[in-house]
Amino acid sequence: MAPKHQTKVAVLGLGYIGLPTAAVVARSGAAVLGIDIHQTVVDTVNSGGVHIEEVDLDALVQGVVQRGLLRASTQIERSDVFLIAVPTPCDDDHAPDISHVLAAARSIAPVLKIGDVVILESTSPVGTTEQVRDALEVLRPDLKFPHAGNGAAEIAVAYCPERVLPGRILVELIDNDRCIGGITPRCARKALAFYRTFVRGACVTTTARVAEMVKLSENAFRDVNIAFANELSIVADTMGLDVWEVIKLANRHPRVNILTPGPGVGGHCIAVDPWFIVSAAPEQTPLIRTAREVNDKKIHHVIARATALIEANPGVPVACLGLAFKANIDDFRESPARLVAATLARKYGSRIRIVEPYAAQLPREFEGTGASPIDLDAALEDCGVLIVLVDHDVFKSVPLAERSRHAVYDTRGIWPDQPGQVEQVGLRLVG
Ligand code: SAJ
Repeated sequence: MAPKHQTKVAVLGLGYIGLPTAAVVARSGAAVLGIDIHQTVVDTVNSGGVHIEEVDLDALVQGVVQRGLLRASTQIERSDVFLIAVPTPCDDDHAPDISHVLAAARSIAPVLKIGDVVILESTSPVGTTEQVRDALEVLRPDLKFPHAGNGAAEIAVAYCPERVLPGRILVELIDNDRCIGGITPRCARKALAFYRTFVRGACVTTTARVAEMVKLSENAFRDVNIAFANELSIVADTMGLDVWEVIKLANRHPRVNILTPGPGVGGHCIAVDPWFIVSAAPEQTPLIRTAREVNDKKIHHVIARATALIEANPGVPVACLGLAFKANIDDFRESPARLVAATLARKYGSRIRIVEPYAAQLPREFEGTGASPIDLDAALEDCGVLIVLVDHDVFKSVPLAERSRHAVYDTRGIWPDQPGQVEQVGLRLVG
C-alpha cells in the first residue's frame, strides 16, 4: 500500500495564535513549516523553544520539533495548506491595518500550486479574505481563483477566525467550535477538511464575509458587556455602593449575567477589534463605539481613585499588583494595569513598587520614574497601600490576615472580604 500523503502546512506568523496552531497541527501528523519575519523567533522554535508564555506550549513545541513535524523559517516553501495568522492592528484613527495580511498573502503567491488551500485566521475587517484572493490573483494570473458563482477554482481561499482564550489556547484550539467561511462553498469545504484533522469542536461552514463579521461580533459583544460592568462600577463609586455585591446579587436573576469590572479592557483583541466594525459603519455603531469609550474611560477613573487613595496616605509606599492585561499571563499589550501603574509611577516615583510575577523586568516606560519591582511578600511587608490591577491567582490567595492593615483599592474584586474599601476613597470621582 502506498504511504499516506503527509499534508504540508505553512503557518505564516508564529505569534500567540500562529505558534500554538502550528504545534497542534504538527501534533496531528502534518509536516508544518512556521514562517516568521523575525529570525530570533525562527531560531527559538527550531531549537525546540518558545518565545511566548502559554500553558503547556513549551513541551508541545519541543516534542513536535524533536519529532521533525514542526520547523521554522523566514522563507516560504511549497505547501498544501497556507494559514495566515499575522497581526491586524488599528492605526491612530482606529482604522484597521491589513498590510501584514496582504504582505503574507503576496509572499505565498510564488509557491502556490493547483489544489492549494489558503486560509486567513487573523481578525480582519469584512472583505479582507476577498482582498487576499485579489492580491494572489494579480500575482498568479496562471491560476484560477474562486469568485462567488464560479465553483471550479484551482485554489481555495477561506476565512476561519481563531477564538482561543490566552491561558487556555491549547485546549480551546481543539475543543472550540470553528466557523469556516469560504469565498465559495467549495472553498469552505476544502478548509473544513483541514480543520477536521485537529479540531474536536463542531466546524460550521459559511461565507468568508459572514465568518469575518462573526469574529468581530464576538469580541464587540464581550466589549459591550464589559463596558456595562465598568459603567456600573463607576456609578456604584459615585453612590458609595459596593459594585461587587450589586453584581453578585443581580446575577442571581436567572437571565442576568453581568461581567466583571476591572481597570479597563486590554489585550490585542477586544480593545481593538470593535473598531473594525465602527470604522466600516460609523453611523450605525453608536453602542459599539460608546462601549469602547466607556472601557477606555474606566482606566482614567481607576487612576483618579488610586490617586485619591495615595494622597490620603501621604508618604506611604504603594504596591501596584499586576501589569498584565489579564490574569495569569505574561502578555502586557494594551494593558490598562500597565497604563495605570506607569501613570502612578510618573507621579509618585519611588513610592511606587510593582509586583508582577509574570515579568522578568519592568517595561521601558517605568525607566527613570524611580518605581521599582518588588515581590509579593516584600510588598505586603513594606507597602501600606495596595492597588490590585490584575487578578493573578497568586494575588487572590493572599489571606485577609496579611492585608488587613493595608489601605486597599481592589479594581478586580479579588478580595471581597477586604474591609472599608468603599469608604476609603473619594466617592465623587467620576471619569
Ligand atoms: N475583562 C474584564 N472583565 C471581564 C472579562 C474581561 O475587565 O469580565 C478584561 C480582561 O481583564 C482583559 C480584557 O477584558 O483586559 C480582555 O480579556 P478577555 O479574557 O475577555 O479576552 P481576550 O482578549 O483574552 O480574548 C478574547 C476572547 N474573545 C471573547 O471572549 C469573545 C477570545 O475568545 C478571542 O479568541 C480573543 O479575544 C481574540 O484573539 O480575538
